[in-house]
Amino acid sequence: MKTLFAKTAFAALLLGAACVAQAADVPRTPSPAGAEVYIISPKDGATVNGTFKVQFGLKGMGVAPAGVDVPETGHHHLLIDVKDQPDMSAPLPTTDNIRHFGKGQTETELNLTPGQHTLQLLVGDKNHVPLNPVVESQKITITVK
Ligand SMILES: [Cu+2]
Repeated sequence: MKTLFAKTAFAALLLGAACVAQAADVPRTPSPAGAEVYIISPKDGATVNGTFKVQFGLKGMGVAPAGVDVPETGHHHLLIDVKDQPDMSAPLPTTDNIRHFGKGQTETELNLTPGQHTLQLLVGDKNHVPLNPVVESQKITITVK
């Protein structure tokens, strides 16, 4: 009985280690040469109403929903007021500040508090992992009325 317990515990330990290794080794999708993401609107420095539309632009690659394996595609992530870059070697978390557009959307409507905010787009692959090299837009600053 004691031996069985020890074996089970050992197996559980191995399984745990395997999961950790997998999380750290998510393969990154190479980005197509010349791929570029940018915010069509609003423009950098713009003043907008509390509710406003953000339009996403992408050149040199296509948009596909998350989970769909099509070469040279990805989906948009909008980083709102994100100061430190997220971990680029892991799936992006979903938070109020990191929004996923996993259905392949190319625009969204935001509602932000009055004041200054930053917006940045970051393309992720089918597993929400940023491409390599990273395809991200310029970070723009806007003022909400
Ligand atoms: Cu995503």
